[in-house]
Amino acid sequence: MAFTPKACLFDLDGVIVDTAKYHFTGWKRLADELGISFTEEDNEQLKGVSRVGSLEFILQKGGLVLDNDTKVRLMERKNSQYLELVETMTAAELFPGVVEFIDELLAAGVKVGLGSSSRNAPLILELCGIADRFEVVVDGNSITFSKPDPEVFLKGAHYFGFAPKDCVVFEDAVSGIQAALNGKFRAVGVGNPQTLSQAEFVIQGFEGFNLAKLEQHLS
Ligand code: B16
Ligand code: MG
Repeated sequence: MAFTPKACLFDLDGVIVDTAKYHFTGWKRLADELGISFTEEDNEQLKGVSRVGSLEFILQKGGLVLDNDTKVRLMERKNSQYLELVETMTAAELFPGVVEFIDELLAAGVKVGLGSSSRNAPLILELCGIADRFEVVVDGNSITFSKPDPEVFLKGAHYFGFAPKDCVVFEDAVSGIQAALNGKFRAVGVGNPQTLSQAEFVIQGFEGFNLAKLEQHLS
């Protein structure tokens, strides 16, 4: 039977906009200062992971144990650098085709929400001029548990009053696909099919993608 989603929940970083490179720059600077090596492969594992979870990953990699106040200070410093990098962002940094796809969903009556681990998600949506397209924004400020916990997506589905099985999650992170599956959502990967092999199917991006293709893949 044909599957028609009632709602689509989008991750932000790496799905709608390429902020992953700015997170990487921020964490890399901090790791360098601490004398800890931090590679692009390490960064891959941090996609979808909360700010505190990301810092813990780096400290663990370097075998560093720090007190809480120092950790808070380091996170603030990384975030200030991240904010400096994103402050000049515009709609030009949105991934090709994603806004057209969202607009197609809205025109077809499919609800659209955001499910991001980032506390900066509302700011990024504003900077890119797309905040008004999301009826609900669940972000790092409104969740207790980070991906792969499904909380961020369950809150979105709950807002709409839909069962997870009727909602599709779009994610670029392994932890995000796991969160979607843990919550019993339909899960579409955006990015590398090898990395995101747990997703029901993977698209490279939204160019040339549309609702009919989504329905066809998920039926
Ligand atoms: P912030 P997403 C995640 O956003 C990023 O993928 C991850 O790299 C970042 O550490 C996390 O947000 C927290 O971000 O420091 O801005 O609160 O992919 O879930 O949209
Ligand atoms: Mg992401």
